[in-house]
Amino acid sequence: MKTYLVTGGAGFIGSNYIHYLFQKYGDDVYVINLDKLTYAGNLENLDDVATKKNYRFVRGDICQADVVDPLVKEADVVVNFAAESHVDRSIGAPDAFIKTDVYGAFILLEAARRHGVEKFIQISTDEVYGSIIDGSFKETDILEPSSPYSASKAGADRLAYSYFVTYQLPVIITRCSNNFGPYQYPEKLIPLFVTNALEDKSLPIYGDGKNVRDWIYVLDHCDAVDFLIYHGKPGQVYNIGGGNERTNIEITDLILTYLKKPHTLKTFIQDRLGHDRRYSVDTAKITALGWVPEHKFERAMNSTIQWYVDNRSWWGKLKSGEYREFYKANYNKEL
Ligand code: NAD
Ligand code: TDX
Repeated sequence: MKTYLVTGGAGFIGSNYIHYLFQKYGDDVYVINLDKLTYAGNLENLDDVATKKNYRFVRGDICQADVVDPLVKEADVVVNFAAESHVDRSIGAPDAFIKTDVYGAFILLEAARRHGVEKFIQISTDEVYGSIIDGSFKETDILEPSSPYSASKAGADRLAYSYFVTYQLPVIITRCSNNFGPYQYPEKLIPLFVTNALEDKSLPIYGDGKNVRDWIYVLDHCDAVDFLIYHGKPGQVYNIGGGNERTNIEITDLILTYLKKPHTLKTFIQDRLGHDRRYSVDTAKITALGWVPEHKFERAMNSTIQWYVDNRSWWGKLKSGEYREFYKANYNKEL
């Protein structure tokens, strides 16, 4: 039985990953979830696993060595999801991005170097490459991140690599494209637009709306990460993608059509600063190992939109600001 230290496990992808692990391994896994519970961390995402004997939640900051050290010591595998993750926030206030995404990764890597681990997975992102108009980025292409968020992620990505080269730490770096699915904080494109549409609010499209993202269902990302723990080669970078490139306008139309809401809700607003035009990754390297995404885009999108329809109480609190009070009452903790 392996012990996984999952950082950022109360966030969108991390909580889906913890669900994925219990679904796949049942009682034959031990999961420690280390999460600071920033605005993006939500223990409600994990209500169904909270009392499991083979699960433990630790509220803490990956930047704090004394918190991180004993947990890494206990772990066979570290999967570092913890990060400040929203590009728009990084434009307004980059500080926390540099701290968590770069320094936090450093603290985790140092602990892993001290104690040794079987695998250290650094969750990076396709955004580290920057924008591409034609073709797709390979793992060997240069990194040209455009936002403080992606630059921080690129810093951690290369720092992790340096721990493989210098200290032979068995690091694997993943660069995944845009995820969608349940439990995504409603500031990101898809949950923001679905929930705005449900509230008959306008959908704010940046610029001309023709920016392209490659969308992957979150459980396919989780599956790829776990696949790489067992089949990936230490010191290597792996792109992960869904192969579903869509413009933001296409995504918006799909949401409005599914929800039977008027397309007049689309509102074009001022562009994001430094807005990357297109992301696209070449996934031949992970495909050659035998991994492919399972979920079909249209079906997974429809079920995701329906999840937000069915779980209004989950996102309603986050959008209303009553969340802090709710959280304190239910979890007896301040956010
Ligand atoms: P998220 O913002 O939903 O979750 C981040 C989690 O990290 C939250 O639970 C938060 O409380 C926690 N956290 C933040 N700072 C912390 C700290 N200092 N110590 C401990 N925990 C802390 O993010 P997400 O969308 O789930 O992304 C997870 C990871 O995947 C990030 O590293 C992100 O860069 C990467 N990624 C995301 C996507 C995407 O489309 N969302 C795509 C590729 C890569
Ligand atoms: O209100 C909006 N209007 C809009 O037009 C928002 C929030 C977004 N957008 C556009 C910007 C992007 O072109 O939609 C696209 C997607 O935006 P986000 O959901 O903010 O995602 P993105 O900036 O592409 O970054 C995401 O994918 C890579 C994640 O947030 C990152 O954590 C991940 O690394």
